[in-house]
Amino acid sequence: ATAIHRADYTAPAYWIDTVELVFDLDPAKTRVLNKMRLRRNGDVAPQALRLDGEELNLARVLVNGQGTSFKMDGNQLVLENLPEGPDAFDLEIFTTCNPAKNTKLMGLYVSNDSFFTQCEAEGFRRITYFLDRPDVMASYTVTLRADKAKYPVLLSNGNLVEEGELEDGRHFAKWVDPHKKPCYLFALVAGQLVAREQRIRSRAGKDHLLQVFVRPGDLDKTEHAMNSLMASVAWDEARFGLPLDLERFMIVATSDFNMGAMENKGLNIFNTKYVLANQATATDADFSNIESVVGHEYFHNWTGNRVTCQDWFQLSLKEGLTVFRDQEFSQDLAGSPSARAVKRIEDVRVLRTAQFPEDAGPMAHPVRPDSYIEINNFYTVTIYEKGAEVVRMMQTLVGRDGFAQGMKLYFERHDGQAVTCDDFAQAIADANPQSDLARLLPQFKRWYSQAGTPRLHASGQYDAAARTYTLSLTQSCAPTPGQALKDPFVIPVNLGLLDAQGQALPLQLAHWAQAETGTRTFVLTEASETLTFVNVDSAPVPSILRDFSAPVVLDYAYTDTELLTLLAHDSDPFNRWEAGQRLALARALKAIQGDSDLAQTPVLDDAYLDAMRQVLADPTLDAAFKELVLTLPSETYLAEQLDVVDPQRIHAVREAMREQLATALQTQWQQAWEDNRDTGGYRPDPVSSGRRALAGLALTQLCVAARRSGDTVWPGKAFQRFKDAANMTDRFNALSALVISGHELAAPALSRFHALFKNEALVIDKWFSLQAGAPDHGGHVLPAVRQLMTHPDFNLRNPNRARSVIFSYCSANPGAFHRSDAAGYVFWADRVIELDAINPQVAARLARALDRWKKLAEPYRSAAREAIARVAAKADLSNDVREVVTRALA
Ligand code: B3K
Ligand code: ZN
Repeated sequence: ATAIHRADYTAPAYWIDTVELVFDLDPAKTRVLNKMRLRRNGDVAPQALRLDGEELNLARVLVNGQGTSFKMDGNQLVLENLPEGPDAFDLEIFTTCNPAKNTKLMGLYVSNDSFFTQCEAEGFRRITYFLDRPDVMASYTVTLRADKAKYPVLLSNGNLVEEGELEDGRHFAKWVDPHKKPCYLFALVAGQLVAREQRIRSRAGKDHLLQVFVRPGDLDKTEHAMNSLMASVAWDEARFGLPLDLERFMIVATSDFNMGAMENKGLNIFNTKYVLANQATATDADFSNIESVVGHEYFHNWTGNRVTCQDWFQLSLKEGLTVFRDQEFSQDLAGSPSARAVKRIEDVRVLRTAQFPEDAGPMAHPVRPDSYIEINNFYTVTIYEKGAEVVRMMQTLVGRDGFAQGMKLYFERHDGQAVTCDDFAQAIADANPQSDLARLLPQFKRWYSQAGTPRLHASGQYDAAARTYTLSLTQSCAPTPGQALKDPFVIPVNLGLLDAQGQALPLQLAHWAQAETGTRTFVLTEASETLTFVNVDSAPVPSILRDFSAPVVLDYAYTDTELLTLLAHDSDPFNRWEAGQRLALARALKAIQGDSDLAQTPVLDDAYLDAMRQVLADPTLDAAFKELVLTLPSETYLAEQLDVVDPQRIHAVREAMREQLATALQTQWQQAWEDNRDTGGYRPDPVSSGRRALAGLALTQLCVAARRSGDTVWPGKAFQRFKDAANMTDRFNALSALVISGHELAAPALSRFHALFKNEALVIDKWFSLQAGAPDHGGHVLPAVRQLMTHPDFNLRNPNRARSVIFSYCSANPGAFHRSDAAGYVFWADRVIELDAINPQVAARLARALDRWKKLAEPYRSAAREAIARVAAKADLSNDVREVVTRALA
């Protein structure tokens, strides 16, 4: 396989104006008739038409109704003798494919006796020969024919224009999509499905039909998805003036899906995980993920579908922007400033624990990559989450209203087009000509072209006599693969100053006429800059990067006293939380790097424990926020702060911290449990879900403390709670408390849980995942994982199930995965190879579990390299896995 380069982009040699597809659906042999109307692109030199295809059986090709000569060049169908001149011509292609054998879940496949499609990025070529690239936008008419008893529901994009009976018990449905689209947005679904329906009237007075299709029996789990969809429609209209442009908008759930969901025009296809929820089977986290993902896919209807990507290098044009939009949606729905901050903290946590490592590892790539081998490998946290941060910085630089104006201009200019990240940034800047973004646009766009996480180094100096405070800011960015040197970024730094008592100090730069209060955004553009504040009455504590105003690592040598001030008083909730994390981080790093016996030398001191006690007991703080502050930095995050990583030491230190926090704050944990254990009738709103989260953490901590003291009361209470809980959040939290504390009641609770939910696939995923992700006690997790893989409910072909066991162990349980006997890595290599033969996309995700192997201490490092090399030595790897392991070893 060869790399594809962004710089090699050329416009297509042909346009496809219309596509008429007729499907005769059959699991083993589906017939596809594809009739296209094409014309030459006059801007490009005349050349042969090369159509992409993959795993297709070609039966016939007709041009303007006549047989024609063609040849194959690898996977491409090449037509050389096409009519000359600018006139449009018809091209008909008959193929067959085998959906039942499609284990890659790309193109047309069968799941639970129903048909589904997944075309992004390059799956349409597995359905028919086509110009499978996003800049070819066509009008689609789709006819589906299938056995009526087996496939009563036949869906495709757009509007249903005709349906009826055929011979032999078959029937048909004909769909016309009123909007042009790239083929990656094509979809069809056929099967036994039922729908929750909702009619809505938009602000503009138009009527629409919303439908959520699921398997019979799941209808009682669709209310939340429907509510989320209605909220999404209303939000996009209110915040960005973007209405629903379809009479009918459908969501269909399938249990076999490679990722979360797909934004096919008017026919979103979702992983069941992001649709199905009721209080008995889904946790608060599930409810909130459903809201985000339903929103995300819906928002793609404009950002992605109406305006799409010119080529796949521009993927963040739609993904970064749409993640930003779904984050804003969730924040707006959350309501209170505190609930908004909780969402922001959660988003930043994902960025820092997943994207920062990616940006520092072998797969590091810019938000707009310059090359790839397999595009599926570039649906990454960099494209999505860092891309969203880049859009967020634009909003910070032009303001919320300015950003909405920019979006408006973007759609005025580009509706119906396939465009680039440059086009987007230009529109936001042009709509705000006086802004810093407009002034700095070329430099700002380095966020798109340069990989790596910048470090922002800050240091402050207070001059009491002159009443000045100088804050020096310096930025740097480490090399990434193919990019040795980086130019300075545009970094918006949200800043406030506090006095030692935690009161806000006015901000006044020397040349300002008057002082400002609150937060100000300073835009760092040079490698180094100094801000000098005047009329500063006392030594300030700087609150830097409020609300995490840029995706950077902030280095500032905070003292404990300063951090305690910020934790207790900062008006910015994000930095309050961050101060608590920094206090924990400093202690963790000291213990990890030392060689003290953790049983003898406590990691946490009274200052830290007192601060945490105060947070827990503070009546003015929301439970959700307390839960975030009281949660220690993850092992993955701790590892990222170190040059040499000993995963076992990190695990031991974090466990010791957890135990100490559990024991020292026992009284406060009990109070937190008592205050929050009963949240009344279940509602997945931020306040009550925050209370359940805190109660859950408290229960876990009380069970952890009990492990230490040998007390059986709290494990007993946890077991009782597990049995009596009125919702899945409380039930699962109680089960987790027993599993995490390693109590013997965990085993009976787990088997009871399985018996209770054996018919709920998504709950059984949780059951697998909890065990594979459990803290390791004496190396028990790997044998348990091997055992789980022999469980009758395990199925490697189902991505959710494979992820629930294998990924929960390899990617989410570092303390159990990094074993000094290398057995975790051996297991990993075997699974990557095994999965690759079934589903390369899922295998390549798993392959990334060892991205950061070069940082590992011995003996882990050598053992990890050996495992990666063993995978790389396999001759018949997919491009997907090949690209990941090759980059890892480079
Ligand atoms: N656009 C899809 C992702 C497709 C992944 C293809 N490998 C879902 C989303 O981001 O909304
Ligand atoms: Zn998306």
